[in-house]
Amino acid sequence: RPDHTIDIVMRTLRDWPLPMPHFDSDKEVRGHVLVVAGSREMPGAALLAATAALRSGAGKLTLATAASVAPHLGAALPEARVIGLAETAAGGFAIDAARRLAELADKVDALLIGPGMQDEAASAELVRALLPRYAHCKVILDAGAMEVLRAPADPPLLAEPVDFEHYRFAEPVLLTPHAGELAHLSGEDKQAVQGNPHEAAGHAAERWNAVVALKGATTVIASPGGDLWQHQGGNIGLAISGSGDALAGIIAGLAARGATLEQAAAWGVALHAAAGEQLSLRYGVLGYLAREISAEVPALLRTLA
Ligand code: NPW
Ligand code: AMP
Ligand code: MG
Repeated sequence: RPDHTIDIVMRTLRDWPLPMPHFDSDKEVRGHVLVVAGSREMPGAALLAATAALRSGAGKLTLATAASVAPHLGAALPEARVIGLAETAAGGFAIDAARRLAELADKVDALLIGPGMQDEAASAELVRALLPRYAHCKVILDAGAMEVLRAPADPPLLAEPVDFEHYRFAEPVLLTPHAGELAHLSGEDKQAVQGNPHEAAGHAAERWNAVVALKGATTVIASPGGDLWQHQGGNIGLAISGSGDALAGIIAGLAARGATLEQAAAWGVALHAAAGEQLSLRYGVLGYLAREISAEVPALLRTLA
């Protein structure tokens, strides 16, 4: 059973507060988020995640995305610096991207990789190359970036052989799978994950040395040290394309502001659900859009902080 519930966290927010910036501080203090996301077929995921990072209060945003869509995303999100990365034939990021992104590492507080990324093998290789460079940062792996936990395509693209059976992150990162994704990564079936989400998330967290936010109508967050939180809230309207991309961005913004990965995950899940509740009052439970989720966050943060 979980040790904590996010309801408790929400009630005792002052015991677990986000660092609040001074009124006379500048944008550097609220942190710089690097979002590595999107592809020719899924540019929208990058836009949703990057917008959400700003809506949860991060000070600076850099978006690294597929070169073919970068100028469009720059126009859609004028607040971001947008870097276009060379693409593989399958629409992923070419490994050259690792060198380009490693150059930014010293300037970044939180790194989100994965929403809308194509080409599983290229994604795995890019993440593996970047992790050592971003060891000092809060790292959130969502969607395609979690492929780093699976064996590479045949023939292997990696210079170094990797023991996937016993793979562990050197520094804990945050993983944000839904049940299907966790099943795909761990080799279990989806029913087994859904049937016992506390055990599935807890086992994954320990096995991989990661904070794991296993998403669903109930979301379970497990830390590598064995803590568990669960959150039940929001509504079925959150089960829509792009919803998880917005959540990942909210979490990345909170992490850049100084929250730990556990705290950012718990706050992010609670804020995402509360945003769904607000939107359901305005539009109805079904039919609000993922792009509307993150705009609810600033007002929710004001009521909580
Ligand atoms: P497969 O292919 O089913 O075998 P979903 P999603 C696996 C982006 N989006 N049992 C599944 O395996 C997201 O950011 C972009 C076992 C797949 O490998 C992601 O990059 C949008 N495995 C991408 O789309 C808006 C199962 O889990 C993986 C399973 C996919 O995101 C929408 C991913 O799962 C979207 O957010 C099962 N029962 N179910 C945009 N606007 O650009 C799933 N898997 O469910 O295919 O992918 O969450 O929709
Ligand atoms: P993704 O599948 O990555 O797009 O993420 C979907 C998001 O919506 C996650 O944050 C889930 O927790 C949330 N979600 C999905 N279904 C429900 C539901 N029935 N009630 C509340 N939240 C949900
Ligand atoms: Mg997703």
